[in-house]
Amino acid sequence: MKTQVCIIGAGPAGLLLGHLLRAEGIDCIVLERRAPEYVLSRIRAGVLERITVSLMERLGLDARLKTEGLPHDGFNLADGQRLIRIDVAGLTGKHVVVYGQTELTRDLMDAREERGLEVVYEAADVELHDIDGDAPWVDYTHGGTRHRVDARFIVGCDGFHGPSRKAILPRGKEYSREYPFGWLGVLADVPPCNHELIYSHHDRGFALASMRSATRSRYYIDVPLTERVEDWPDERFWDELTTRLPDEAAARVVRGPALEKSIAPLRSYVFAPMGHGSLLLCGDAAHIVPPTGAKGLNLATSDVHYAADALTAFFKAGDAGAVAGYSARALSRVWKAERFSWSLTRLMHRFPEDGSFERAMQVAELDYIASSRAAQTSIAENYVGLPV
Ligand code: RFL
Ligand code: PHB
Repeated sequence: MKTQVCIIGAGPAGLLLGHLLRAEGIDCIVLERRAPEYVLSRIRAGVLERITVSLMERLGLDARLKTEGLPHDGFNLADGQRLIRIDVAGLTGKHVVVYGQTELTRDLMDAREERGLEVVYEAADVELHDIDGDAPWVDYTHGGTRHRVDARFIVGCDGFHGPSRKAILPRGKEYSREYPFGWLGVLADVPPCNHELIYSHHDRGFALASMRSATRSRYYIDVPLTERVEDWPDERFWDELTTRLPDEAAARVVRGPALEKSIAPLRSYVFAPMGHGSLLLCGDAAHIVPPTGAKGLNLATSDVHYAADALTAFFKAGDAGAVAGYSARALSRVWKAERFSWSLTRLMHRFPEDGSFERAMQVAELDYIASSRAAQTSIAENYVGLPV
């Protein structure tokens, strides 16, 4: 088949881009390796910035987000027993919305038919060809048959392990840092221990109290990369979590069976440039942030915003410069989110190589944040999302 844009990957980035292009009357097709139920079973992000909410609004797909999303005006950093509240709304005039990535993906998936967005699920062995020129093509296997898609552009929204990033690896540079721990996450149908998120630094390690709704909690603790999920039966998880949270919050933790439990390794990664020839990269295909700043999904949506703008300018106004400028525009925001996520990770976790001096530096920084409106404003404006 022939189309204008072939999108690889139907995670939030791929689906959102597909809908934005269809809204402009641009032809596209999305190829996804997994089945829809599998995509929805991945429990990931929970905090949406303004850019993500506004793209859903622009598409008119925000009905559920508006009624079920929880606006949050602030969050907390904890150091031992001390709770430092970052008054995001008071300091920036904006707020974030707690709404699961699964729900956002479901909203985008459910609107496929109505909006005429074609998604091929279970597309196996996707391969990219001729990305250097202006007639790239993709082939894939579906239902036992090999299919070919000819396009003017390919957009790789296929995450860190997909084929798109690999296709341009020799054409750019990787910037990477791996952390010596992962986040062990538990989702449970119990009311959250606090009405706002708590990122907690404790001598035993990091903990995060988050939520999906008034009756569903999401908690994380950091664990060495050598740990496996099987090492953490529910009771052990709840014991460790409540040790690491400030006593007042720990006392309000309601325990329950884990609906999902997984370990996600932490990594900072950028591939630059975020495009080459007729291939653009969006989201995790181009960059990874540690989850500490809640930036991954939101960066994916800001990339998509820039990519949709550039492709619309190309197809509607013949502006090739917009596509050429995509990488620089996107990267300028990506690097700032990388910096924020890295610095919050550094501040809130215990690194195996840290000694008493590094620990004292963390305490001093948290102490400074607690006493400085300027420091709190800086954290708040990064957390709520830098301008697009
Ligand atoms: P996704 O969601 O990984 O989607 C990529 C899609 O591409 C498909 N794919 C392929 N399709 C075709 N052919 C192939 N060969 C393919 N290979 C892969 C995959 O099946 C998949 O459907 O990437 P996308 O769309 O760029 O979205 C990025 C986000 O998913 C990610 O950045 C966030 O989840 C990160 N993240 C968080 N981000 C936030 O903004 N706020 C948060 O609170 C937050 N918390 C988190 C997180 C990520 C976590 N994990 C598990 C890494 C918490 C965790 C624990
Ligand atoms: C989540 O609720 O899954 C979540 C919230 C904030 C983060 C990371 C994950 O920084």
